[in-house]
Amino acid sequence: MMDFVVLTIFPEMINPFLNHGIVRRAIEREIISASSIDVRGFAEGRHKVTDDRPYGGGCGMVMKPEPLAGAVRAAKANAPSANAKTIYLTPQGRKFDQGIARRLAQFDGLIMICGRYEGVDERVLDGLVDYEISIGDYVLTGGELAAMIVIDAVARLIPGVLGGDDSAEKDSFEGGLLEHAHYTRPPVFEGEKVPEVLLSGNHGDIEKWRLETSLIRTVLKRPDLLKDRKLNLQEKEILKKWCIDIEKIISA
Ligand code: 4FN
Repeated sequence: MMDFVVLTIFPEMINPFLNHGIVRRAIEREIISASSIDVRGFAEGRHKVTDDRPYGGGCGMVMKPEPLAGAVRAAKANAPSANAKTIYLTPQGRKFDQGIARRLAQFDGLIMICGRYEGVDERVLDGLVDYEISIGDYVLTGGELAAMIVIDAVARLIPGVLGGDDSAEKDSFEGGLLEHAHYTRPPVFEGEKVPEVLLSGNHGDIEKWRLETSLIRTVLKRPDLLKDRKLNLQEKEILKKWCIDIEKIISA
């Protein structure tokens, strides 16, 4: 069973996320477990201080090493499995993507460390962290949102977390393409009709149309996604047909 543990000085950011929607349902069904650990609980003294001024001077504060190390060790001691990995969410980490999400979903436990202030004392990270992961290149105020993004993406890949109807394998993106266009009732919205093929009841035509919109969208909006993905014969045929249609327009 997958066990997510988030180490943070702001557990009140994480707990509502764990108590809603698909993550909550998966916890209730005992498919995953998830919890936060308040790093402040491992701080010394009456004031439970978790940060201090940086050696060498400069602005901002640094997370003290002892409370974090205490929290990581407590999380590891509690971990039901030896196959748990410790992840530090940091802009210096490997860029998180669906491939990493799939790999992380194979472990039995993920212990996630969230930084605050200017970052964490370098010495904590050395012995205790297995992987460094970044959710992208922008400045954040803390690692908590990053941890929630990783939990969201990984949890839904664990068998049984999603209902049968919206299983992860069916996702267009699991096939490396963007999703096809979606429509629901009413049949006409502000003068715009639903594409006729979707009302035709012809499931072969519908599947073909969906693959076509999915492919064309990916070419137009995210051609980078096609860089590390091979096209199958049907997909090549669809794109060739588009080429021919465009050539017709050019020569007209
Ligand atoms: N961010 C950059 C360069 C220098 C600093 C930051 C930055 C939160 C503790 C880290 C940020 C982005 C993606 C965690 C950013 C992530 C964080 C993440 C994060 C407070 C120190 C900090 C990338 C723009 C060049 C603040 C960029 N994924 N420092 O954001 O924790 O996981």
